[in-house]
Amino acid sequence: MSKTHSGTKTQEYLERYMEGVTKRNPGQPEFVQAVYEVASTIFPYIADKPQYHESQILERMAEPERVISFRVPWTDDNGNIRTNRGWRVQFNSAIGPYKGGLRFHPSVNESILKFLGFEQTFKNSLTGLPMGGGKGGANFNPKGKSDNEVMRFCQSFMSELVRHIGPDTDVPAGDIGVGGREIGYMFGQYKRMTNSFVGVLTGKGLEFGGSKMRTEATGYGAIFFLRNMLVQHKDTIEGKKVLISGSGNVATHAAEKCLQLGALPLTLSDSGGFVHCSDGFTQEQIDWIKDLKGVRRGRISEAADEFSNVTFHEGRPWNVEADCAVPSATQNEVNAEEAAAMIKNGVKAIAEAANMPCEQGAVDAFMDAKVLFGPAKAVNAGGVGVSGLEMSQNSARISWDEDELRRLLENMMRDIHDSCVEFGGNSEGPINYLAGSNIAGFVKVADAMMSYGHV
Ligand code: NDP
Ligand code: 2IT
Repeated sequence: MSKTHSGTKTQEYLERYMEGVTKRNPGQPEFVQAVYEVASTIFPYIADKPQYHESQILERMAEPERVISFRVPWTDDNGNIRTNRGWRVQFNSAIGPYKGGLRFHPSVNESILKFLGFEQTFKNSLTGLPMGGGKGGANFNPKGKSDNEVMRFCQSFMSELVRHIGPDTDVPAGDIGVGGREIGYMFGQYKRMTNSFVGVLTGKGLEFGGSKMRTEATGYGAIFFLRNMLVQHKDTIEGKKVLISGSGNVATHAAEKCLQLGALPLTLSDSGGFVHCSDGFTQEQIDWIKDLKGVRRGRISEAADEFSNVTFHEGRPWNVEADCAVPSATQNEVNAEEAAAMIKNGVKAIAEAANMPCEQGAVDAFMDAKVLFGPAKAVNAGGVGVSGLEMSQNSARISWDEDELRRLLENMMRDIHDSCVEFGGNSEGPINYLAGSNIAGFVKVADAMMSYGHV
């Protein structure tokens, strides 16, 4: 290989690399999609940096250090024995202990967890904190299960996970289907089994080592990032109409921060459809929805029965007219057609609060139309960022107050934004946040791996 190469050669190397990744990961479309999104921006960046090619850095980065899968048996309330599959993907520990959430959802499989672990590696690097990348979960469906069933499942899941994690090894947290209730059950089981009280999970209750602002961090951080993108491009978040999908932890806190910054959250959704409030949801309505989804575990359609200015619709919210969109439910929830509809309706900025919510076709459409596009690894990094701060507080056996954590979160989101600008700046047109976040996340992990030799 020559020391530097042209655009055509770069494209050839990218294609050859992706052929290899696709061949080595059969039946894992989400993982291949996530690797492509990173590789398509890293290959041009390293075209004149032969050291990365010579050390096969991208090949090594696309291979998880370890994938653990295990049986999770549990007993339901009728006495039936049930069996699920659990995983922990320990993707990359170059810059710190593996760190990343656990997802409980019937769709969970190895492809989804590998995509999430791969993304997490770059995201965690962007936070500036010493955290490697990991992800785990189970194909368990918490819907319709009693608290006791969820507790028995969590205890069984932790009975195996315990041997693979630790405060300096791997520190899981929540994700879809894993919130405060599940983290409490799992932390309690870890503590019983190891007879140690350590910061092995984040997102814990405030009574037992949790950090203030962790619950709010992902959604709040996403809207800080959206505001920063708009301000960078001489616009403002005030008065903006914002489409939000999902109605879980991330979506409801994103809606709340929109409201606090003077924007109008118009929609929220779940897997059954979306609710629309053309006046923008109020804090009272958001609180009611938090309780509906997080405590009573109901369906989002019930919000339309409760509030006269809220309507329920099947499908996804992307055809509603608005200025900004913050997809906050799950992967691949915005396709190219929906992106085209948003562009036609005048949407100016997208902030991916969920992980990989936009299909590649949608990303391409937004980039071509010069819509401001905030990629997930940057936009939703506030969650794991405050998890990192929870780890620091646990190690030092202290707890910081809410104002301090709010300030740290806001500063972290500003620094991440500025790193994206540094690496994705462009003399013409808007900042390329996609390239900026991938490159900024890549450099630190790659350079750490190079220091270790061929690992
Ligand atoms: P929650 O479990 O709290 O909420 C998930 C929401 O998304 C629910 O409204 C759920 O609807 C909806 N949803 C989930 N899967 C699907 C699906 N296949 N189709 C349609 N709707 C779906 O999860 P979070 O809010 O924590 O996570 C949301 C997203 O944010 C995920 O992509 C996650 O990876 C990402 N994220 C989360 C972080 C965190 O700190 N929690 C940090 C960074 C990213 P229903 O109730 O019908 O299932
Ligand atoms: O996707 C994510 O960043 C998370 N689910 C949060 C991970 C964490 O360790 O807080």
